[in-house]
Amino acid sequence: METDPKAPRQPVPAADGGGYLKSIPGFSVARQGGTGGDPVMRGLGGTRLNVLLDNSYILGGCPHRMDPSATYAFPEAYDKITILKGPQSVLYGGGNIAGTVLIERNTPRFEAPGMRLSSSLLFGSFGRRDEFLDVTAGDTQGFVRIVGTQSQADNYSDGSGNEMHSFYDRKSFSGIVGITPDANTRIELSADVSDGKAAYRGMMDGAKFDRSGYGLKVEKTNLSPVIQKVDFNAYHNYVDHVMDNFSLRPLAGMAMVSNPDRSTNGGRLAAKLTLSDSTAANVGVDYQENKHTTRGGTNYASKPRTPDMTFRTAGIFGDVAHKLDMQNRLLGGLRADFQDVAKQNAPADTASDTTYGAFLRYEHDYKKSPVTSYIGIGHAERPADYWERKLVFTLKPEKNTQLDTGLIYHSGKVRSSLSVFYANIDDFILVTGSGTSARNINATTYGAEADYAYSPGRNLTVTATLAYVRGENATDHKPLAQMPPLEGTLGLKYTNKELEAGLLWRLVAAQKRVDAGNGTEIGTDIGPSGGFGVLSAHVAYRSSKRVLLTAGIDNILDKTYAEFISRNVDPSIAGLGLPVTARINEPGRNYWVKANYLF
Ligand SMILES: [Cu+2]
Repeated sequence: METDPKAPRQPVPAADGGGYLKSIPGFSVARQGGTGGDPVMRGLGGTRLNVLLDNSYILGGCPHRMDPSATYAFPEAYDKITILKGPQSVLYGGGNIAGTVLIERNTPRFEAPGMRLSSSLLFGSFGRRDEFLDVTAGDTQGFVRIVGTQSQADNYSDGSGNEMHSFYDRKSFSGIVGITPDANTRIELSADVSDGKAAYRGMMDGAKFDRSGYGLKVEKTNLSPVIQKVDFNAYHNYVDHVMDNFSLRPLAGMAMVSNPDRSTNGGRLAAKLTLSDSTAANVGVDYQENKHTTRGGTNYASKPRTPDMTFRTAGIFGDVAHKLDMQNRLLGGLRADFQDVAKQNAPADTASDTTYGAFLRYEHDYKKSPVTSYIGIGHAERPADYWERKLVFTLKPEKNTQLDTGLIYHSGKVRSSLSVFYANIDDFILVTGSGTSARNINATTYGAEADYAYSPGRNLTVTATLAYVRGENATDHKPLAQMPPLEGTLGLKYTNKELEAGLLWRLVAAQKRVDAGNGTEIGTDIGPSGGFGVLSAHVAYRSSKRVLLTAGIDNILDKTYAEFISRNVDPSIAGLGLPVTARINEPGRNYWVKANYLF
């Protein structure tokens, strides 16, 4: 599934990748403030969901996951977001228990000297203000692209007027130089820097999120009739994070400050092959290493960094797509990953895991109706990550064998899709003791997502979506923790050449299947949650090809509600004169306006 992060959508356009993914059926986001939400797909997030930013991994620096990978993406600054559900790909790293999210930048080659510009300005309730500028200039030989973003907000209030400790401020700047001497060659060098600070609901706030990254991409196409494409990329990402209890809130009690950092370096070499008229393949190798260090105390800046944990992973992969005939396709792939982990903090320890991934999928286009169906079986294995090994160093890799099946129907008036899955996860890593320990259990999850859009006339579209997942802890005969409740949306959209108006009603059921104190590295179950319905509306006016004005109201009925999957609120928040709710309540009624200018 692909989406365009620059296209208008509701509710209020998100300032980070987690917030953006929330509006896609099957996704939930664990809120921790006004930004930095941790995305979860079908109840599984963290490193179970591989999130790649422009072909690179950026692993957060915070041991409490204040900075999930998706935090580092301002959605509009990218051109395409692709979601690969389930372990149905081997191309983008192993461990994709839940799936893979590719957040990509694509800069088309210039056919003649020219310039492209995309910009936007957003103002909203609670002091929200975003600025975005993306300029590319170039000619047939190459291009230079710069992207700048800024987003800030004050504390928001829930539907009852309770203020949440949630203000933030973030900026990013990216520069890309592309060399395109001919239509078959592309070399890209990129640099990304960003910084931010965010008030969070915990004992500490994110006082600093400094990121710097460099990337190199080399792509050569049509090398021979067999070698359709060879691409190589290498990257370095570095995150320097400070959290404390005094720079974004009044100090109460003892000062706490911690300054972890993480560097993630990696590369990938892959070739796309045309083996025959009906058979295509991808083969490649990839490598990633990440080093986490810590230091703390109010005088942290003058202290040396203490290495904490280091991970090195080498992978090899290959897949084949074979057209059986005009209607039938068979796809399959394999990968293996070799990981070494060194724990440097006392007691020092090491671990080595070899893990595998595989999938086999059959796709069928119906002859007499506009329907495509697929059925696939996938397998992914994921060794314990930094956050889990910090609790218990020696854990077995979890192994998911999943059945994915579905239908895509697309006719003149109706567009709809259905995906259904069943996952059997052996040695699932369950975080226990309210986030203080972890152990392997056996788990199963199953569920479905459906969406339906019907256009009775030229201007009107009615939409409906539904997402459901149910998880079972088979070892303890209990519900699997952190599974989101049933949710759906009903929408109505009117569009003509210049105008678009939409109404969206999101309905979420209560979640009574809980396992309090257990969960994942993102969070543990707090208790049951109630159901809610949230109504939002937007209008968009395209005054010319270049100008788009959008405005919206979210949570029109000013409901006070919280998502089932949420970080819990630390009691120390009471010291700020703010209410200690069990979960972090979502924003109350809020308004926003946005202007886009394209050139
Ligand atoms: Cu932190």
